[in-house]
This record gives sequence, C-alpha cells and structure tokens, in this order.
Amino acid sequence: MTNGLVLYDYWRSSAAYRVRIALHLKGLSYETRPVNLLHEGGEQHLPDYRAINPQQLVPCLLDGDRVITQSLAILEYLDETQPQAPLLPVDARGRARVRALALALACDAHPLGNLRVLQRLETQFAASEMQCIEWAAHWIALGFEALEAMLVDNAATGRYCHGDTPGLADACLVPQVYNAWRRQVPLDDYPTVQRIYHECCALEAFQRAAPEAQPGAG
Ligand SMILES: N[C@@H](CCC(=O)N[C@@H](CS)C(=O)NCC(=O)O)C(=O)O
Repeated sequence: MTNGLVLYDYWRSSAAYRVRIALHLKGLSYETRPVNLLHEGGEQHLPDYRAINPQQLVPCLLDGDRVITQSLAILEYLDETQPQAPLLPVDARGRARVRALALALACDAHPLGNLRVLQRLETQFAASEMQCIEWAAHWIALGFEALEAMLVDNAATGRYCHGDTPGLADACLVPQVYNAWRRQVPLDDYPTVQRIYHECCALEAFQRAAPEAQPGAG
C-alpha cells in the first residue's frame, strides 16, 4: 500500500534524501521510481522524465495525478496533507527559523555542488576532477560554518535543529553532511552540526532514508 505516492528518486541525491526522510518520519509508504543521474548521460534528461519535471532534477513526487517538484515544496506539501509527525513548529517564529536553516543548506549551499554545476565547470572552464571537488568542498564548508553559528548557543536548538523533534531543517542537514563526507570535508569545526547529525542517524526514519539503504545503491 503506497498511499498513491510515487517518488522519482536517485539513491545518492541529497535533495531526494530530504524527501525520503520526511516520508519515513511521517510513516508514509511510497513507490520508488529510480532516475539514474549518471547512466548514459543521465536519465533525468530523458523525454519521459522531462515531461514530468521540466527542471530535469530529482526528486519529484506524484500524489495520485498531482506532480510536485522541489524537495522543500514537497516537504511542506506532505506536512500540510499528512499532519502526523509535523516537520514545522506551530509558531510563526519557529517556522521562520526552521525554514531559514533549511534554506541556508538547500538554497545557498547544496546547489553549488550539484552535478550539472560541476559538469559545467568541466566543460566551460576545463576544471579538473580535483578542482571540482575543491569547489564543492568550499561551498559545503561555507554553508556549515554559517549553520553552526545559527545553531550553537541558540536556545531554540535542542536535540535536533529546532527543539527535541526532528523536522524540516534536520531533513536538510543530514543529506548535506552526507555530501560533506563524499567530498571529504572535515566537520571538526561544526560540533553542533555533527551532534545533530548523530542524533538524527539514531532514528529509524533516517536510517531507512539513507542512501545505502536504497535499492540500487552502490
Ligand atoms: N532545488 C532542488 C534541487 C534538486 C537537485 O539539485 N537535484 C539533483 C540531485 S541532488 C539533480 O537532480 N541533479 C541532476 C543534474 O544536476 O543533472 C530541490 O530541492 O529539489
């Protein structure tokens, strides 16, 4: 039983990872349709997928005949339609804080290390693989530097990014830490980020959403 939810997913995609976390936190079952971003130039560019998501990015969620793109829009859609295990706090200030944390990662840090950005650096500027890795690592580190400052010594930070319930910001933090590991970015300077990451990873929902737990991983 999948509740009519279908996720176009790639196991290594951190944006899709956010959605998997939200689905598992809410206890929602779903069907996975893998979109291999590397196979033969990337299945995200195939006509059938472009017809669903003209941005040619994963994730994309189908809810029956509704198509929802953009991971944060998907998370907010799930929160509004499936209110169990809320991803956002009840108060406006809290929601603004959580969205600011999430956007700092999802809007300002993550996109600069995206596959198509790195591919463009290679084709337009002949950047080497090492230069691309250094580029991605730079933006990951800058993002975490800001995130650490936003989290540490803030009374609203709890066991997780906001209080003692995992939510939208945590669903962005954990995949970005995964990206940091992929790019060998040291996390020593971000102890609060690391602590929250480990708190999240102790939860079954996060474990089930992890890249290595997905079909086709590896
Ligand atoms: N802002 C989008 C970003 C989606 C995104 O960047 N997805 C990446 C994987 S993490 C992708 O599909 N990349 C394919 C490519 O760069 O060609 C979201 O949050 O959903």
